[in-house]
Amino acid sequence: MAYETYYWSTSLMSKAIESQPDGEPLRAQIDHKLLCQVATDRDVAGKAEYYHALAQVAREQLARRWVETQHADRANKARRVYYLSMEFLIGRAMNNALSALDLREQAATVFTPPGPSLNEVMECEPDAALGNGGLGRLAACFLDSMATLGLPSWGYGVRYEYGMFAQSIVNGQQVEKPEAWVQDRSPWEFPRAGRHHTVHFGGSAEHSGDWAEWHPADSVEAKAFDHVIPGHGTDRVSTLRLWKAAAPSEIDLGAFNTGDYQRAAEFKNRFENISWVLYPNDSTSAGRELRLRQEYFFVSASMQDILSRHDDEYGSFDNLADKVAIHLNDTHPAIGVAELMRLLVDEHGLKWNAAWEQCRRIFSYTNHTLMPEALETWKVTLMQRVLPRHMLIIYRINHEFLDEVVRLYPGDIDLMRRVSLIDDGNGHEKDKRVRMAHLSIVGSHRINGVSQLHSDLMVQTIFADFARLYPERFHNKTNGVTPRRWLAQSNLGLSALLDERIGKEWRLDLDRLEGLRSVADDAAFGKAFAAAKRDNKLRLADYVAREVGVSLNPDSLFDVQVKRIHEYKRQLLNVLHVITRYNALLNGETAGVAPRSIIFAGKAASSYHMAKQVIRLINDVAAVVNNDPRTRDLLQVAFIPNYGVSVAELIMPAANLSEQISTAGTEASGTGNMKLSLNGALTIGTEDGANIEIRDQVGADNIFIFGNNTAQVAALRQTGYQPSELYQNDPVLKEALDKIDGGFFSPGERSRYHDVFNCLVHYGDHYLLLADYADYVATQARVDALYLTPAEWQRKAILNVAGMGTFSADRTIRDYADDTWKLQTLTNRGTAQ
Ligand code: HBZ
Repeated sequence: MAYETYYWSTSLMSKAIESQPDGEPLRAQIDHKLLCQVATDRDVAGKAEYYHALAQVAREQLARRWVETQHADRANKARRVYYLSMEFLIGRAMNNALSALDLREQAATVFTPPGPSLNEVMECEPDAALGNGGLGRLAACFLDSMATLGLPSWGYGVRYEYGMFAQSIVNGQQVEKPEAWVQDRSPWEFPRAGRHHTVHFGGSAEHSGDWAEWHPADSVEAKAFDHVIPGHGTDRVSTLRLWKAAAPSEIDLGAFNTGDYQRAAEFKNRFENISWVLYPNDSTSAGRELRLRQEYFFVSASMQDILSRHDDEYGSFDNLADKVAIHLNDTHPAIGVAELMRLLVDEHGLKWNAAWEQCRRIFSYTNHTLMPEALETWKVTLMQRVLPRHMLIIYRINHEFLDEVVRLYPGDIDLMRRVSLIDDGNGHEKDKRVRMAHLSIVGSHRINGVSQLHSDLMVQTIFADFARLYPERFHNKTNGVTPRRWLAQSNLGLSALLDERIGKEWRLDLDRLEGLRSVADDAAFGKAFAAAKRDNKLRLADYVAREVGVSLNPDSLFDVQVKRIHEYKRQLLNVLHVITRYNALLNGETAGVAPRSIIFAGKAASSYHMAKQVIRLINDVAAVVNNDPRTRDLLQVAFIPNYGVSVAELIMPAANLSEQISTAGTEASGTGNMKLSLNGALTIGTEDGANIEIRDQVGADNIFIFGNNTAQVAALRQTGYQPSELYQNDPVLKEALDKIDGGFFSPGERSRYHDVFNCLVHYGDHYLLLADYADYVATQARVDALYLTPAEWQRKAILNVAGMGTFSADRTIRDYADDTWKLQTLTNRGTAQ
C-alpha cells in the first residue's frame, strides 16, 4: 500500500475511533455493555456479569488497536515475525488489558461497595492455561514484549478446548481434572469467520522430480480464533492466532439423516479431537499419533495463513524471506520446515532449490532442554502413514544435507550417521525415526539456547556435530520475563514504592531498576520495602489458610519452590532439608533458626510416577510437621494446589527465598528464578541455567550458591558416584532418609516411599541429590542467619531487584529482533522507533 493510501486509511480509522463511545466515562461504558451484551443492569448484575461487561469495554478498544496495527504493518510493507508454539500459557487477560489500555485505575474506582471490587470481578476469569510450564509461559511473555516493542508479530498455536489439567490434592495426592477454560465463551477471543484452512492427512504421495502429488485420505478444517495481545505504553498490539479443528463441511449427513447420530458424532469427533486437549507433559514427547496430528495441524494452518497474507500483499513468493521470519519454539512445530517446502514447491510451483534457499533464511529455532528424553523423534512408519508427502520431503532434505556433510568431511560415516535427520534404528526398518531437532537445525539459519550455560552446553553436547558444521548459526538468547505482569500488575505495593523512588519508566525500561542501588542502605526505604513484602505475605497466607487449611506466620521466612515437579528440579532435595530441619528442631537445636514457611507448588505429568510420589511425600511431611506442637512455631510446610499463572501472581510477590536447586547442567534457564528475584526474593540455587547470570547481576554476596557445578557433576558421574556411601557416612542425612523409608511420614502404609528411598540410595541417584545435600543444608543455615538480621536481608533483597533489569523479556526480544529476525520496531503512525 502506498503511503498516501496508508495515511488516508489511518485518518479514516481515527475518525471511526472518535465516533465510538470511548470518551464516555468508564462507568457508563460498562453500563452500556451490561445492557447490550450481557442483557442485565447494575441493580441485579453479579460479579461474572460485571466481568463480561468490563471485558467487552476492553475488547472494543483492543479491536481498534488491532485494526490500526494491521493497517500500519501493511502500509509499511513490514517484515513480520511468526512465533510458532504448541503452548501459550497466557493466564488471565483482564488485568493486563486494563493496564495496557490505561483503564486500571479508573476501573478500580468504578467497582466500589456495595458492589464487587475490581479484584473480585477479575477473579471471575479462568486462566487460559494453554501450556505446561516454562516454554509456554515464555511464549506468552514474548508476545507481550513483541507488542510493547512495536514488532510486527504474530503468535500461532492450538486452541485447545482443554488446556492444562486442574490439580487438586486429595489425601495428599495429585488428582487431575479437565479444565475447559473456554466453556462460557471467552470474551477475549475473536473468532475469524472467514479465516480457515484445510489440513490434509494420510493417503499417498507420488513423486516426479521437484514436485509431488499428494492424495490425502482425510482433511480437517482449521478455524482461526484471535487473541489481541496489547502492547504497553503504545497502541500497538500483537496477535495470537489459535486454530480450532472442525470436521469438514461434508459431515456424514447420510448417517445423521438416517438417525445414526452416534456415527455422525463419531465422524465429527474423529476430526475435532485434534484440538481437544493439551498434551499434559513438559518433558517427554508423547509418541502418540494424535500429538503428531496436532503439531502438523497447527503448523499447516499457520503456514497457509502466512503464505496467503504474503500473497495478498505481494502477489509473489520471490521476496518471502525478505518479509517473513518464522520462529520454532522448540521442535514441536519443526514439521513446518517440510510443510513450507511442500506449499512452495507443490502448491505454488517454486523450484526446489529456490524454495529451500528461502526456507533456510526464514526459519530460526530455540531449544529449551538438554534432556535426551525430550528430544522429539517420530517413527518413520508413523510419519509415512500420517504425512507421506512430508516424509519424501524430509528424505530429500536429508539427502542433500548429507551430500554437503560428505563434501566437508569425506569418509566420516559416523558423523553422517550422527547428524542424519533419520535415526536408522540400527538397520531395523520399524525402528527408524525422524529427528525433529536435526530437521529444525538444518532448516534454520539461527539456533539458540535460553541461557549462556545452556547455549554453551548445547554446542558442546547434544548439537556438537552441528556446531562444527554450522558454527555461525548457534547463539545464546537468555530468557526474560515481562515486568508488566510479573511486577507492575501482581505486586502493587512494591510497584508503588518503585514509582516513588525511581519513577514509573521501569515498566518499559527495566534497567531503571539500577536506580535502587543507591537506596539499598536507606533505612526508610528498607522499611517500606519490607512492609510491602509483608502485605504480600499476608495476602498469600490468607489464600493458603483458605485453600490449604494451613496458617502461615507472616513473619516467618517464606521459602518458595514453585515449578513443574520433575526429578531434575529436585523438589526432593528440598524435602530432605525440611526433614533435616524438623529433626534438628526435635533435638532442641533451635539456636540461630529462623521461623520458616516452606511453600511448594507445581503439577506432575499425569503419567510421571516419581513426580507424583514427590507431591505425596511433601503433603505427608506437611501433615506431620504442621501438626507437631513442638516445632510448629519454627517450621510450617504448605503445598499450594493448582499452580498456574494466577497462583504464581500471588506467590511471587510474597516470597523471601527462591529455591532454584536443579542439578547443575539440567535446567535450561528457568524463568521463575527471574520472577522471584524481581519481586525481592533472594535465591538459593545451584550454578545452573540463568542462576549464573542472576549471580553476575545481583552480586555473589547477594545470592546463595551451593553444590556441584556442571563440570563437577560430570566428573562425579564419570568417576563412579556412590550415593549409598554418602547415606552411610552422614548420620544427619541417614536419619532423614530412614524416616522416609521407614514410613515415619506414612504410618498407615510404611512401604509407601521405598521406591523414593531406593532411587536415591540404591539406584544411582541420577540427579545427585545426596552429593549436594550437605552443602545445601549448610547454606540453608546461612540463609537463617541472614534472615535474623533483617536490615541486612532487606539490603540484599533490594539489590536483587536492582540487578534484574537485564531479565526483562523486552531485552530478550530486542535481541531476537536485531540478531535473529532482523525486524524493525514500529509505531502505529508507521515510523520506526
Ligand atoms: O523452558 C523449559 C525449561 O525447562 C526451562 O529451563 C526454561 O526456562 C523454559 C523456557 O525456556 N522447558 C519446557 O518448558 N519444556 C521443554 O523444554 C520441552 C521440550 C521438548 C518437549 C517437551 C518439553 O518435547
